[in-house]
Amino acid sequence: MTTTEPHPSMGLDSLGVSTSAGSFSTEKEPIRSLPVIDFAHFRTNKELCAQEILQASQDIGFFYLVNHGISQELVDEMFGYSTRYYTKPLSYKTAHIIGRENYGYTGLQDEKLDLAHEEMDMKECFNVTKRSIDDASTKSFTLGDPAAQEKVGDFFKSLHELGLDILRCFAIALKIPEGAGGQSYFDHSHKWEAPAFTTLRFLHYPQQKGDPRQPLAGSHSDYGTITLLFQKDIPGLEVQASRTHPDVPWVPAPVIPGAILINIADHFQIWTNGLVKSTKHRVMYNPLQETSSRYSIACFMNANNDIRLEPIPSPMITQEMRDEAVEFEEGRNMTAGEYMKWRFALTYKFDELEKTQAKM
Ligand SMILES: O=C(O)CCC(=O)C(=O)O
Repeated sequence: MTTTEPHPSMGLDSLGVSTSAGSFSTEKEPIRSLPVIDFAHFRTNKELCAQEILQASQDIGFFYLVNHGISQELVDEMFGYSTRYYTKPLSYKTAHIIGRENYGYTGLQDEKLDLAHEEMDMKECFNVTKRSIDDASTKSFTLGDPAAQEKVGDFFKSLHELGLDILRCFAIALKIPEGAGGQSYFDHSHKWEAPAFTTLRFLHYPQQKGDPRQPLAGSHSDYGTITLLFQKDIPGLEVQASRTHPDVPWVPAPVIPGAILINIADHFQIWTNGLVKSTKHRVMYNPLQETSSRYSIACFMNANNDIRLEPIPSPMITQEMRDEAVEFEEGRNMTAGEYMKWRFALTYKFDELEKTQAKM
């Protein structure tokens, strides 16, 4: 991985974020901001870094990572490809529409992340999976530019590497015994070469007139292990602050230039019997969108399809904690791959998408 300049921590308070994960106390006080963790500590003090990451994941399930080693130049290039792709007409984009394998294009109102609501999401997305990096769909995303297609693949792989380092922190903090793999415990279940629904997603919320109370992406938790999110220019993401403080229901997740926003997803909550939180989040309409589009890039890191969603061997995970994990209990007897297919089937109108594909 290439390195970035150290992140200037000045001014973070004004963005509504906190610079210490340790300042949160689980569910005693309402949580009002998201922690920022300096990943430079991963190289100098792994134990501290691991503790900060676990604490944030127990408290709210979200944290910003700075000094993470992903070059800003590369991130900017990715946003450039995304901007270029979304200027193309709908007929170009629907030539590689999403299918059950989860790669390709999804249009406005094709996906509904909040199953409890009528409204479909007002966003369009392009998904790249490990198996689609070199194929015709990703070629269409990069407008046939082979160097750009290769860069998308390199970016995806470097996020996977970073994700593995974050998972090594979890293995340290969760005290996974050496006999079970120690700090490399999650390496086995998240192999780059293994079939998995790990996905790099380029999101676009088009310029539109709207209402600040209107979600453009409905409230949802992510389905896999962890998500790494890059935001650009226009805020809008909100995180469910607390499950027991309804008076402070949503915390803004502002755009912090150079930072990656990390969140825990369902598999991880299930593996830990609810010790770490797969927290709901949503994207709200921002008045800046009257004149500009909003772009973001998410990397959903998921376990190999054959990994079972059962508690991991950590002395910190007790049977009693299962009571808190009821939200995603349906997944308990599934493999990671089965769980992903089940969640996709609920969120996409696959039958209609397949009809569109058949007409192409
Ligand atoms: O666009 C964003 O900022 C967040 C997207 C998101 O939550 C998702 O795709 O799961």
